[in-house]
Amino acid sequence: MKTYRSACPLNCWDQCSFIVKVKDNTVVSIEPDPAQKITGRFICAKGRKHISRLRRPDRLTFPLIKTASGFQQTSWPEALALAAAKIKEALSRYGPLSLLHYYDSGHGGLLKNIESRFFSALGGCTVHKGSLCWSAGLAAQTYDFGAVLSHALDDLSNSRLIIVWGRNPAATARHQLPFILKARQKGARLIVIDPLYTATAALADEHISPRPASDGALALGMAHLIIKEKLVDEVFIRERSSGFAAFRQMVEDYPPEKVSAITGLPAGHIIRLARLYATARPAAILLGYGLQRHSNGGNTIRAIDALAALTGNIGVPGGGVSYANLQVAPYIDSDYLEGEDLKPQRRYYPKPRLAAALQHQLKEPPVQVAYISRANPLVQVGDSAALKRAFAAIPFKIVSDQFMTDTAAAADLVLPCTAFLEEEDLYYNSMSHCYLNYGPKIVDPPGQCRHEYEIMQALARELGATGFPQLPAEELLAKLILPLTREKGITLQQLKAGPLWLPGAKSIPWRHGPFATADGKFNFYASAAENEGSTALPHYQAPRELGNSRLHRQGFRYWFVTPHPADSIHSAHRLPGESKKPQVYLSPQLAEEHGLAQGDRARVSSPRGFLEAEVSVSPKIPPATVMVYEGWWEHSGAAVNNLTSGELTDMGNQAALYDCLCKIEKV
Ligand SMILES: Nc1nc2c(c(=O)[nH]1)N[C@H]1C(S)=C(S)[C@@H](COP(=O)(O)OP(=O)(O)OC[C@H]3O[C@@H](n4cnc5c(=O)[nH]c(N)nc54)[C@H](O)[C@@H]3O)O[C@H]1N2
Ligand SMILES: Nc1nc2c(c(=O)[nH]1)N[C@H]1C(S)=C(S)[C@@H](COP(=O)(O)OP(=O)(O)OC[C@H]3O[C@@H](n4cnc5c(=O)[nH]c(N)nc54)[C@H](O)[C@@H]3O)O[C@H]1N2
Ligand code: SF4
Ligand SMILES: [Mo]
Repeated sequence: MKTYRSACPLNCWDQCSFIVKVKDNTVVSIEPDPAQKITGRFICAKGRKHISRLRRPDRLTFPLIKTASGFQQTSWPEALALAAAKIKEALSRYGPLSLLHYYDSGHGGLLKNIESRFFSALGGCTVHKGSLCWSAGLAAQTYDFGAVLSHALDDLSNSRLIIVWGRNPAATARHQLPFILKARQKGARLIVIDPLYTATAALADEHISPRPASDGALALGMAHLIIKEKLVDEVFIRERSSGFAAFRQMVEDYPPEKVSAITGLPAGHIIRLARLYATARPAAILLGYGLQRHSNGGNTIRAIDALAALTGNIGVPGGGVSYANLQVAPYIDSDYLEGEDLKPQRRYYPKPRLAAALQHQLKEPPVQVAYISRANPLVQVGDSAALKRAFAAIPFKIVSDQFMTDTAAAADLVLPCTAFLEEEDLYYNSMSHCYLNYGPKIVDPPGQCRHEYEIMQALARELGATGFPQLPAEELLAKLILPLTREKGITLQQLKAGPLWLPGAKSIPWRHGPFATADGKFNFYASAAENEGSTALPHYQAPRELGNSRLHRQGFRYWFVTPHPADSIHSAHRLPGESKKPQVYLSPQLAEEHGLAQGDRARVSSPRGFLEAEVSVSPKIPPATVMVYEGWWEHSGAAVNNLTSGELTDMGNQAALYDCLCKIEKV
């Protein structure tokens, strides 16, 4: 038996560090690595499931070519020759912009991103900007603070009040809970703001359930009262912020009664919450990504940032408005990874709009070859019915994955890639903490799986793309972390010793020195936001679809919400043959109204598409709401993005996936 260290590659807040035991080229156990202070005590079931996942009988182990009679196994030389021929033809007829590169975060390893440089070495490609995930909030916090930084989790022990706002760590970030609960034991009050009564809400002192997409109005209403009652932090406002006068004037327009009508919360509750937040200092806000997946999501985050600034809850122990923590990224050579030195041509489209972009925008030149990696867009992107049609029309599609996902099944060429533990890589993909983990190659991959870096190297050789590195993986990793080595003295050798906290990472951001904005202040009023098509001041706007009366009249009356499930990372743990079945969750009132009982089959539809699944009646769901967890594949009957739209939020090219109305009927 041999013991190694590695880390979870899944797209999760926590990025657990692992101790992996191996015997005879087989992983025997995966345990938490106690050297990592955040995840060292336990890991989740999805982490332990890696063991069986690596060896599932349906793992893709050979390249597959689509033929008239279905997929056929082929050899690597043939697969690569075909891919190279299709790319060459597209390049010579239409140029590099006819190549589409689509990727997401299905694997957190740094090396996997080297695909981007491959396309730059070919001259460029068509690629997305924005995200399905968190980019409205990233844009918002960048306008306000100049960068997106979180407090260290153990700083919560300094808080007197913790507001978990649109985040559900009990399902999505299990390792945050012990810190939150410990602070609560020490006397901090815990409030959860979420339209749904989530597993996190069940642990709180108080659950506040505003109407979906009304949080921006709630925050501005709280700011109105805090200013009116002179509960503001005048020193912070005077010395560390800009634009307060304009903000103060704007929030005059958000008295409690008006905000009550928007949010559905009693005015008295709004007043009490505002007083509590302004006086129980220091107060920490933990923002999630759910509340920014609405058409007004970016401004919602900006309004909440302003609330924290107003009360001086920024740059102090126990305070903050923690959203994401992008502290490691600046020490990675992303320019090399992206191939900026190769001066590639690029054509951008907003990622959530993939379907519409393929149908209407990406025409000159038309997309000839698509390469999809670390993602399952046919399941995870909004308006997926339209996307399936648009995708089918691309002449040649290559998908790299470990399993035959819905997206892989729609490809012309499927390339089986290695999984973590079968390759060396560096992991720094946590959304909240600052650990870096090195993971060595521990076991051989099954069949003929290859690392994407090897695949790209081989293709680059076939295509004569000399800008693509042909170095050993370890040398490439060392090159990619050169800024870390230069500025922090950390080498790959040191990272091999175990999980390492980024030296000098801030545990209380913005405590000293200027903000990273142009004027060095917290920006209540951000000209940058105005320049990019939003407004300089955060504002509340009714959500596009939830506030659409025409849809209401057509019977699309219920909020269709599709949050992240505890037992799967998106679609990754919904492989065929898994016993779990999808459910449509609704309140007892809504069930009764539609003659639906527990176990009935229901059809949920929007103007774009429908799904069908078994009904689960739950008092945890607000009355006019239908909830289905995201991630279900087409074969389950409950692929949620058949219903959602490809619309954008107000900033950051973020998907407004939760801004969706539906109707429901018994099948
Ligand atoms: N088990 C598991 N863990 C995961 C993931 C997974 O798929 N499974 N995914 C990972 C990824 S990629 C991400 S981005 C994170 C997401 O992590 P979270 O942000 O914690 O989770 P979400 O499900 O995106 O949304 C959180 C909550 O937002 C609420 N919400 C929706 N609309 C509103 C609103 O208008 N106002 C308010 N106040 N709340 C609202 C939803 O009801 C939901 O409970 O989780 C990561 N961790
Ligand atoms: N309705 C609705 N839709 C949503 C969301 C929602 O809340 N509601 N959430 C959105 C969010 S936050 C996100 S982040 C996206 C996620 O969207 P995606 O990232 O597209 O979704 P996943 O299901 O995680 O797909 C990841 C794929 O990567 C594969 N994979 C794993 N390791 C590797 C590897 O090493 N190499 C390669 N090539 N492939 C690998 C996995 O097998 C899996 O098929 O979904 C978004 N879609
Ligand atoms: S999925 Fe998240 S919580 Fe589970 S093992 Fe991986 S990083 Fe840890
Ligand atoms: Mo995400």
